[in-house]
Amino acid sequence: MKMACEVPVIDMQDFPSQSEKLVGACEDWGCFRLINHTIPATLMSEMKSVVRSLLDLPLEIKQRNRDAIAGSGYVAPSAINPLYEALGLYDVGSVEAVHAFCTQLDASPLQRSKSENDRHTAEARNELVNFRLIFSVEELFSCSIFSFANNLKASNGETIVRYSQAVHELALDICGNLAASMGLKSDLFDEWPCQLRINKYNFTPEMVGSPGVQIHTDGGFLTILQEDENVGGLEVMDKKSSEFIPINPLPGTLLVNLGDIATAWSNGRFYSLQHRVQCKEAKIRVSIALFVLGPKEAAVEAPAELVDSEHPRLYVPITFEDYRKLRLSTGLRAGEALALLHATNS
Ligand SMILES: O=C(O)CCC(=O)C(=O)O
Repeated sequence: MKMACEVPVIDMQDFPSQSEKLVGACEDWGCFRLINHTIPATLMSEMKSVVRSLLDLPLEIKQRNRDAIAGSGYVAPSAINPLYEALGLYDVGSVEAVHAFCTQLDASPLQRSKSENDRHTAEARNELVNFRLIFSVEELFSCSIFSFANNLKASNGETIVRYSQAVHELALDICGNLAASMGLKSDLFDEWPCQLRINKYNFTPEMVGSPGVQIHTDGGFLTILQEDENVGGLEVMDKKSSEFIPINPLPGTLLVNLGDIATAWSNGRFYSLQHRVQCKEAKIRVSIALFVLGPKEAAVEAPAELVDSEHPRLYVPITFEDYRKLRLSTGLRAGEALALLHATNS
């Protein structure tokens, strides 16, 4: 049995001291475990419960989560990944996009302050007391279930809003630290759109040993993953040995990995991590991924500071959208599409 992998650990509260280690992790591993980050543990576990309830919604509601860009909405189980389904939120930095996502899934947060919320709860309680004089027990029960369900939906929405803000801010901080660690301006990535994806794996006994998600790299710049804290299965390719190594979840921490756009942007310095999810046990597995994609319209190209006579420009500039289409049309999802961008090919 292969040993679980010890990826570099980056302490988010220890910058700039961790700068060199961060760049080394991006070059040698294409991933790192993030500790002392800014997403509260309570919010992480609340979001996990919300994710479970969203993915348990009836199919016709999940299908309302349509693509904003190709592949950003609901992903149904397919022939290639029959155990996997996902919901997606493109542009997590946009308040409107987050609210639209909540509305699609019947989880709109109430637009109320805490004192208003408390007042509404007290009023609802009084109403129930008065109703008791008029309605039967069954009627009362269905009425309170109804308001309970509505409050639950609203509180799901509030969790989604808070989590989206927190993970987006964290993404900007990580990217800012990375840019500063390379001697570049820390706001370079501030306008790059980010996509949230919530994943569910319906692992069944007969699937143990088979893939839950096939080998792939992420197409964008960087991914922040909140793993399932109980069910493992994530495996990453070790750059040195080219072997897949299991990653054990570590509750409270996050796993960050780099994608193809990071390799292109860094002029080949950063390693785009090949990874997959294996079914290890017959349980439901849930994870949350935040993808920093690429610039909205501009082409991705290595900053001049990363190019010189010893490090000539390796890749032709390309927009994130064109690169995404290239991966789709060629079916090259495990980093091979980068070879098609080699400057020598043009
Ligand atoms: O669920 C996981 O642990 C990994 C998910 C993943 O590989 C992805 O969303 O690209």
